[in-house]
Amino acid sequence: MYTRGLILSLLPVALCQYGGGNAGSSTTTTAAAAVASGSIQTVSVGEDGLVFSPNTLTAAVGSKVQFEFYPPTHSVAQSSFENPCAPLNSSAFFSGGFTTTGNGPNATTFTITINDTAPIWFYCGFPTHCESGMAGVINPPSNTSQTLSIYQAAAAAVGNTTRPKSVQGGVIGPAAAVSSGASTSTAATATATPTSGATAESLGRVDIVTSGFIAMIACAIAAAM
Ligand SMILES: *[C@@H]1O[C@H](CO)[C@@H](O)[C@H](O)[C@H]1NC(C)=O
Ligand SMILES: *[C@@H]1O[C@H](CO)[C@@H](O)[C@H](O)[C@H]1NC(C)=O
Ligand SMILES: *[C@@H]1O[C@H](CO)[C@@H](O)[C@H](O)[C@H]1NC(C)=O
Ligand SMILES: *[C@@H]1O[C@H](CO)[C@@H](O)[C@H](O)[C@H]1NC(C)=O
Ligand SMILES: *[C@@H]1O[C@H](CO)[C@@H](O)[C@H](O)[C@H]1NC(C)=O
Ligand SMILES: [Cu+2]
Repeated sequence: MYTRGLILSLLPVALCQYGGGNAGSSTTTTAAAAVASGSIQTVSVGEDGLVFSPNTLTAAVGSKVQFEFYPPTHSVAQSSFENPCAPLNSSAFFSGGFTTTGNGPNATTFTITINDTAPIWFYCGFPTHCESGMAGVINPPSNTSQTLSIYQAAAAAVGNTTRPKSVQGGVIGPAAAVSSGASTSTAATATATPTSGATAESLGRVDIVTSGFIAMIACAIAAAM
């Protein structure tokens, strides 16, 4: 059995100096343990400044990672290790931009499913955020030449965040209760029509259609569960 909730190790390390681009010194927050298939882990996007919390996760195949967005404007997108702050390829996941008012988190989340144990590098697609260190990794590689710190240093050197073109690769919908056990998944079982959230940060018409489609998928999943 798993104890309920995620325990984050909050390292008392100095926060990254975002303006200076000295990303090598940034804090790493690591999720406590691998989480079993069917469970959900939550990543806060921008709750603590220009960071994902946690920014390093271990996630089992079949589990989900739910991104919760805080004010003012953030997104999450998938890159490679080699090219930080740019889409992995044309099928890379991208939440679209979330503009959140109030205290957050936004009630609408973006949730990806972990299909394999290959490393997943992710970043915020909002201009300047990635090169300021706003990035993370799921199932980090054992290769010590491929750490998040090295990614962040390379991102600062690139100094350019590329926003993906298409919202895809995840489910946009109401926040699901975070489950730490292996048995139940509460993703997208909520009552109402999932909100098609990703309309801000200057999405074009195609993006809105895409996010509408994702919302339809969320409905279908909810209906099937
Ligand atoms: C994008 O990269 C992933 C991971 O390497 C790969 O599985 C996928 O097929 C690629 N998609 C395209 C369109 O190249
Ligand atoms: C949540 O994000 C969506 C998409 O950006 C936005 O339209 C909505 O206003 C946000 N909700 C709040 C409470 O800010
Ligand atoms: C480790 O990562 C470095 C930098 O990306 C790469 O050049 C090297 O080939 C990797 N080593 C292995 C064994 O994959
Ligand atoms: C930043 O990225 C965009 C999109 O990929 C590209 O067109 C531009 O040339 C890049 N700028 C720099 C300075 O690398
Ligand atoms: C997992 O597979 C599904 C179905 O092919 C795909 O939609 C999704 O983007 C994949 N997840 C990731 C993180 O690539
Ligand atoms: Cu951001």
